Amino acid sequence: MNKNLSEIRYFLKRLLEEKERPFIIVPHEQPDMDAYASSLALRELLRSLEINAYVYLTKLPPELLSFITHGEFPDLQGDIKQIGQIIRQSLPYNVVLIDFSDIKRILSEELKNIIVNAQKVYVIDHHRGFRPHNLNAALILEYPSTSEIITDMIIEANLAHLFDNTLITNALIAGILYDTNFFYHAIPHTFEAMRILSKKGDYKKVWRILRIPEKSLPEKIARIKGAQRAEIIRIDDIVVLVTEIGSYESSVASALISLGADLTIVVSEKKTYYRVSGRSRLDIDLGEIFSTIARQLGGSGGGHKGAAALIVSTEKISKDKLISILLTSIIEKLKKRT
Ligand SMILES: [Mn+2]
Repeated sequence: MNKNLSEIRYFLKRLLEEKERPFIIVPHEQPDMDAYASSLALRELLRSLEINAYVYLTKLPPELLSFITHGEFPDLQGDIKQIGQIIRQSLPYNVVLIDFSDIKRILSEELKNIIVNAQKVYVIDHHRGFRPHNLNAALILEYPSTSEIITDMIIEANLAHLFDNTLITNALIAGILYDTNFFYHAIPHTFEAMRILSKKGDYKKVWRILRIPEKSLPEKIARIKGAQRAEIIRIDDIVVLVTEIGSYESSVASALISLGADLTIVVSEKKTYYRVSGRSRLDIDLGEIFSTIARQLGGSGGGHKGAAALIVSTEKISKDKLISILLTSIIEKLKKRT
């Protein structure tokens, strides 16, 4: 038998030994589509096996929230109440960590306590490398997504009828599309899972929700105005776009990158401060540049290599001067690069 399938069967058997206690399913913090989909589908799988299961899903990142809203998926907030009751009544429970396996990734003290105080801790994950200790059972398969593992589990548990529930199927499709970056990281198994899921789910609908997130009218207009007003600055063969907008500056900055810019600076002048959003696909650290300038001007700023933001008081500097300082600093870094 396929090695993965025998691991899945063994893991299912271990879970079924624990029927009498409820399961709390814990995705990582800042859960993504794959973590959400696998949590939801595992909950339904366990419930079909007559095991009480609840998902611990608190703060929803905007991207996931938008997906849940547009796809009419459950936000699972009823589960949080149930989990609260289990904890308050000091009832014994088990925990399944899903789509991650390193407890150190959890920052919330409350959630850490929930994990530490579980009778048994299980893991279902697809990330390589880290193999957790002190667990009762772990199912770690090197698939591109946890959603594929759960798809296999549903089939192995003889619960394929769960795929008739389009919420489960569509969620799993979304998890796979998201984690494989629309099949870029797919392996043959991904297509096997998708073959089954796409029979019952609405592949096109999920694709649309993920690919073309619905934007509000003001945001759409801001993105278009931002592009109309953009000034093109060429530095050798690098294209920098600088623009101004009333709001939605980070959305505008991303939009300009997708138009083809290598780096974008979007300035929004508020009553007492400027908010600057930057995006870059160059090999320089935009977060570092922004935080240095923020320090110099007594503002706040920083971010990542490719995405950064900055807030500076309008009393400190004029808008044109601020843009020129940013550009100078970016050009300096670009020169150092070569
Ligand atoms: Mn994942």
